[in-house]
Amino acid sequence: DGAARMVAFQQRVDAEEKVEPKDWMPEAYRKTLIRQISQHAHSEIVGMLPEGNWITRAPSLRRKAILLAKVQDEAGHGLYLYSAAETLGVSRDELTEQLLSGKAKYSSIFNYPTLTWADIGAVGWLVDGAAIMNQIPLCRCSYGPYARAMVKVCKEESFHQRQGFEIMLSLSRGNAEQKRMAQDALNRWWWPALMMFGPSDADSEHSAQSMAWKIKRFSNDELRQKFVDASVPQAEHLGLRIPDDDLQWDEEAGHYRFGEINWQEFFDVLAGNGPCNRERLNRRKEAHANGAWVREAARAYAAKQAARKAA
Ligand code: FAQ
Repeated sequence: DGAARMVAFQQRVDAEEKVEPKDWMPEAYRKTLIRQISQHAHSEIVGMLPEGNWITRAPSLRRKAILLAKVQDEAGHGLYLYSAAETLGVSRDELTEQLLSGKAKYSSIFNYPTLTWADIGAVGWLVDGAAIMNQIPLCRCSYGPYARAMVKVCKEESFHQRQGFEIMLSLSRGNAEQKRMAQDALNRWWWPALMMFGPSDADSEHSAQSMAWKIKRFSNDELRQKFVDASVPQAEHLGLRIPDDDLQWDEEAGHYRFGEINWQEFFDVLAGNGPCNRERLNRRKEAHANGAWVREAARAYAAKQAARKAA
């Protein structure tokens, strides 16, 4: 009976039918989605920190207003995603606990520092650019609530990517110092952006099953390649150099070939030893502790309302 259900489930997925919260689903499918969606949500929330760092120091009122709006968008993405995860029967408290205890991951990219204003350009251009490349196919994910959340998220991310590129364009057309800042930011963000797509296909433990369930539509390496192919002409347009001596156009394949990723660095960051891992988690812990009074007040209010109703 269990086997027949599994077969029927796979047939529905193969027929491109969306799986909805109240439908039967294999436990492993539910677990995979909770893992991926919650880690995605945590990434949006932790991802506010490196950019939030520059809100008070944006170079003009216009830049500040744009950056504020962008960081607020990321908070909204986190909230949609936590809600999508909750439809799978996990509570928000549990998810927060998993982040704060270090049990749940968040994207490696947010463990790097934003050292200059140009980093805000590079993050928008490359980090949001990589995020869209990964998320557009998630709009067709087999799990309905995740797929639908991704549609709006992708629209906002593509605006974010353009605002980042526009900062890079202004800097690269500016004076020598501004151009140097833009190049320096590209040098520091390029390789970590490529790592966002995850381990190589050979080392990706979850890919095969997630592709079969149509949670993932492309492999980590396929998306990474699409990102490189899209980004090289953009760097050329900016007049900046991608920091990779092995980067070259392969006419026959119709793709850019690129150098070896430093996987040791990637795994170190995942293990909690990147440049800002401790700082990022400490900031989240601090924010959670500072919000304790709000949760207590909400609980006290709910108890009072319940007591009044009972009376
Ligand atoms: N960082 O077997 P796979 C954003 C983990 S965009 C950290 O390949 P899977 C927007 C992976 O979780 C960033 N961990 O795993 C924004 C697994 O560990 P686990 C967020 C990583 O799931 C922009 C293990 O390695 N986007 O926030 C990373 O099939 C600007 C084995 O890997 C998403 O989360 C990594 N880079 O594929 C916000 C997109 N890569 O869970 C603010 C949704 C892998 O067993 C500012 N997620 N790991 O402990 C996905 O598409 C997938 O989960 C992948 C990984 C592709 C990330």
